[in-house]
Amino acid sequence: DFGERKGQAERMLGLMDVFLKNDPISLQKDILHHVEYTVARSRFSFDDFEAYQALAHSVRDRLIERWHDTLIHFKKEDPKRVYFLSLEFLMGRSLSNIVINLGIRDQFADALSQLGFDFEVLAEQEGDACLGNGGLARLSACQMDSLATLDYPAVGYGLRYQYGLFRQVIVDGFQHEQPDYWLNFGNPWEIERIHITYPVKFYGTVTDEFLNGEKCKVWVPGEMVEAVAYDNPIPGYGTRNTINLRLWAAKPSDQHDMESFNTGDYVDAVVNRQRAESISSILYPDDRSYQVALQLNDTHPSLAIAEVMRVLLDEEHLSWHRAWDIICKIFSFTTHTVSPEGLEKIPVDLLGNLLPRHLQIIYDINFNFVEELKKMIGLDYDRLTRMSIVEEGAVKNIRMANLSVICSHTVNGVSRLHSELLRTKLFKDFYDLWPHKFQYKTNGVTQRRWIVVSNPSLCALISKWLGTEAWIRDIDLLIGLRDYATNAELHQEWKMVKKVNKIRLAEYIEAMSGLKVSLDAMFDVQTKRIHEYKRQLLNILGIIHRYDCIKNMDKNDRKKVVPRVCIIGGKAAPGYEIAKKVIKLCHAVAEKINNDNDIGDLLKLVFIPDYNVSVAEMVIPGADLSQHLSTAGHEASGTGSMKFLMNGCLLLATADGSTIEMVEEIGQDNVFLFGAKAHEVVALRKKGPTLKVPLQFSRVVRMIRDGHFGFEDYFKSLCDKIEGTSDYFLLGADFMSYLEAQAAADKAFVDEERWTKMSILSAAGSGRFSSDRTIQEYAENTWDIQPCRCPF
Ligand code: 73E
Repeated sequence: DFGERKGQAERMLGLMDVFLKNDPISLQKDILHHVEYTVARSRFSFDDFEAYQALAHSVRDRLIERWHDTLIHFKKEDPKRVYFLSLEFLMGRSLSNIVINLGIRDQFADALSQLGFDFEVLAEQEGDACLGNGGLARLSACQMDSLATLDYPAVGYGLRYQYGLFRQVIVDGFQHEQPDYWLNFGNPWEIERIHITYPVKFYGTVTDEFLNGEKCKVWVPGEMVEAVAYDNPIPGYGTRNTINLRLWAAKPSDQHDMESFNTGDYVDAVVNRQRAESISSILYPDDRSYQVALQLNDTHPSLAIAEVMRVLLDEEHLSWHRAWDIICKIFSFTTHTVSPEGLEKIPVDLLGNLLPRHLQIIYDINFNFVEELKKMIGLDYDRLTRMSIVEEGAVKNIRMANLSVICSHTVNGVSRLHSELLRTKLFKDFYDLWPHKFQYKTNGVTQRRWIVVSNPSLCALISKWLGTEAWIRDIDLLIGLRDYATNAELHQEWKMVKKVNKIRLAEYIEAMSGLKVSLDAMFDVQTKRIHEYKRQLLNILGIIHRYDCIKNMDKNDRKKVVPRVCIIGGKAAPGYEIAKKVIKLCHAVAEKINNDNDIGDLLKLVFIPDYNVSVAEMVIPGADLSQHLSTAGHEASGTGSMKFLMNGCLLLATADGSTIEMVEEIGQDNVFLFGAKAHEVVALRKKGPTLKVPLQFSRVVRMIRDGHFGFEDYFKSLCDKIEGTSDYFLLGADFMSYLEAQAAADKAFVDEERWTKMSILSAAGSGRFSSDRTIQEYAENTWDIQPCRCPF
């Protein structure tokens, strides 16, 4: 039986812990050592934050050992590596994730409790690393976890921003942005590599010079900064493998270096000598070529193409032909965008000024491409113009997406629907030319972070019922829960787990806003960046409609109302006025409803401020229902929904992005689907003024316009945006269908047995949405890399 086997395994591990110095006494010694010598506090007097710092350093020591072992192993085996380039990584907190992946969480928790500290309390001392905006950035973080866990030889590359994404503060219901000083309290998880620096050059001119009788381009830059490396080891789960996320910080390069760079004087010579010496200080008996794959996480890092080309041409002096051949073999590109307006462009003037050599190279790539294209398709000028990297017009632009598609061997979308839109719309011209380049990898999220770390009770329950913890590495096993979908005992325990998480969330809501919410109510959550296409406004209009209905009900009908706690959270981009108005509207509506004694527990609305990874870890496990309302065809994938699904939350969603694939996995009966399909959206928009909107919709919009929630002048532009022909995101068209889906959710919720079964089936069917699957597909079909497992 699982309990007995687990006990046996734990006793064995206890012996192992003593051997590895992971037993409580060794850990306590370590922590106290760091209190005294790293944090420099007396070991007889230190507070929670200092205890956290000492704890983090003790964990970090163990992490570094594994990381070194991995690096040595990779060096010895020399497998093909993937370099994952992304300008955003949303790591959140690290401590819990790291100790769980290292398999030493409980040991540390024991050691700390004997010292009088609670592990969870200390874990909350850590600030979030918010080096990204939303889905794309968190996806990169999940994928790093999977790359490490699946033993792939990978390195992540990104930027170490001094300030992360702004902190959202709400004042009188309005969003205010404050700087995120995430480094102010130190960051124990990074290792500064002061000796690993690269000059990054800007501006200046390109001249033709002769080298060994051959003409070559020389770029004389006007300015230079230094990039300093910061290494962030990322441990895998159930493996010794620990990979690196290398983030670069820009440091001003002092004038002296600059001159030596330009003139090649004495100091320059010494520095270069030293560098040369370090290369030759260790003998690496290896003459094989070092193979890599370079993955572009959207177009944001796509200047890397021109930079690699520049290094190959100007520094390695390869021929154009040879350099181009390499480029086409190493780069792969994933786009996360659905709309043509979302595709990144850089004005030619700007690029020419900032990076003159790179612009030249891009022009050369384009010239060759267009010549080839003419041979293939003839003089079809419309098509040639569309496919060119250079966009002609009043302002000339470089189309970074065209550059990325042309230079990559593979172009990936992030869900099946998204890739279809890429092939038929966004990149149709390119698809017609190179159908073989186009693939898709439906996104995924890591179950280590989104179940094991954030929902320990569910984690224990799943392991108990599956009789194994193996699902933490092998998510397909989750499907085994289906066998117990109607088991009364599991139902009891499943509901208990949800309750524990709802209590945690309710306590957070009360601490934050003073609002007491009923645990019997359905916790209905929509948390994601605020954007018109994500339609938080549809949710708010639905809430107003619900409020209005309850107000007009008699006592008897009110008894049938399913109580709801509606939770909305997310940041609006600082300059995105409409999105900021949505936040204010949410607060204005909440103010009215929550203070209406006539409504009581039947309806509450809460806005959770500063939604980030650690807030998500608490909100998601506590949700009964989660909403994903994007107008079909606008969300490339969506990854929040995957986290909710894994946590047994029911989805209320449109048929958009990866939701379509989720429905296939868990069955239509277990999701509340609504709204127009992607292929219907264009036709609906064309209907424009003739499109009928339901009376209910006009009524709720009128309530806002009439000042039911105050601020009617401020909300006017918001209302104008969704009425008549300007309702681009089709809130009016989808409204009835939305209300029907909500009614279906209410009906299911009162039938506890049915709801619990749906919840179990949601989690059981979430396996396909693990980033482990996504990464495996990338490794096999795009990067062509093999696992390289470090021996224990
Ligand atoms: O649908 C999401 C997707 O799940 C998409 O909007 C998002 O990427 C997620 C992961 O694939 C995304 N973010 C960005 N583009 N798409 C983006 C664009 C510019 C700056 C930062 C992020």
